[in-house]
Amino acid sequence: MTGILGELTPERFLAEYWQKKPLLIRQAIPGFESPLSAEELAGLACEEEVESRLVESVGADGKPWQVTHGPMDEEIFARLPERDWTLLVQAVDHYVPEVAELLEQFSFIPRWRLDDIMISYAPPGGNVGPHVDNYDVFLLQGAGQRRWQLGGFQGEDAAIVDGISLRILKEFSISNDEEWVLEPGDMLYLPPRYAHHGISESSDCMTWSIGFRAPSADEAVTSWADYRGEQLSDAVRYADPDLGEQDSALLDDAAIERVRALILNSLDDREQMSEWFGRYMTQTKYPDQLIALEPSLDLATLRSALAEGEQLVRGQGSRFAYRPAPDGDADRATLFVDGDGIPCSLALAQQVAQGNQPLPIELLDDHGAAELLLALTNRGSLVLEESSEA
Ligand SMILES: [Mn+2]
Repeated sequence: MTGILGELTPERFLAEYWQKKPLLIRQAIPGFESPLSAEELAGLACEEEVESRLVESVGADGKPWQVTHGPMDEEIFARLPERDWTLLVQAVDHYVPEVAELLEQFSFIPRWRLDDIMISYAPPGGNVGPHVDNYDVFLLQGAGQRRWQLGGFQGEDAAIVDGISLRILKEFSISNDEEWVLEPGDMLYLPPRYAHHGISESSDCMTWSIGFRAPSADEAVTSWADYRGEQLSDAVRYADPDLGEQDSALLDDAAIERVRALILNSLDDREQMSEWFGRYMTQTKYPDQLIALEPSLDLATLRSALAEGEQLVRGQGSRFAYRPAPDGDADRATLFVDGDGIPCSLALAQQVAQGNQPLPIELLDDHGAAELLLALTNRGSLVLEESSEA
């Protein structure tokens, strides 16, 4: 059986394509049928908590490239023309379990690198203009046909059309004959900053964008400095016991060296950096949607719910990762959940963080594990639900 990469092994995909060059995979999912209809997608876009956008090539006011942010309503959909618009809905995997199931196919890339599955719907001509993204993306054709044109890697300085709220490339030309019409089940992988332009060619065009996250240097430095800063003593300061006599207004090289050493020595802590990075990369996309149980459960209630056939699953917007403790503590780990880090046994961290199966009820036999699962359930990262087999 071949996986979502067709004939390609994950190993070869990672070595030759990931972050390097585009790849078209015909029938990545043979005979794919979207579990979600265009009407259901439109319904999601009307929900208060769902992030969505509508992009019209020509807006109701006659101006080019009009963007409307959700939540949408029936009036908006009713006024739309028969072509040349696109509805984009973010994080559909958070709301539709059948969509989230697709993510299992991408387990050759760390889950904490994943951002979400955005799904777009467009009638003929619908597109969002030629553009680049800063992230890797797999574009799976969910229904209908979309024509994709690729325009090669773009530098940071690629010119953008002025005066509109979309980032559209001023110049775009198709590179290396990279132009294809994708049918349902076909998939296109694009590395970051590879120019692309996708135009709907049917009245039922739905495209699934499996997008990844990677912090910018700006975001990483800011967040890490913030985290590390809270651990640093006020007493560790700029110091100059080597001060020599000098011009009283001069900021000399020695001063710059001293402050540079202060900053770099304070920041370069590998162990704390891993504690920060796990927290950072498991932050949820929509923190407001992580809702603590009110009132909270106690352990006895959790136990009896599980005994009665309910199961404990990972929350749909929740993010998990783990990291074994550094040398010398072989059976310990940090479990990262939704922006937090919890020390626990390595075996428990792996069981909670890995995969998508319900958590085994036997975990509750261990007191420490039971307390941890209870805490995660009460904060909303784990969810009790009716067993699907019941
Ligand atoms: Mn894109």
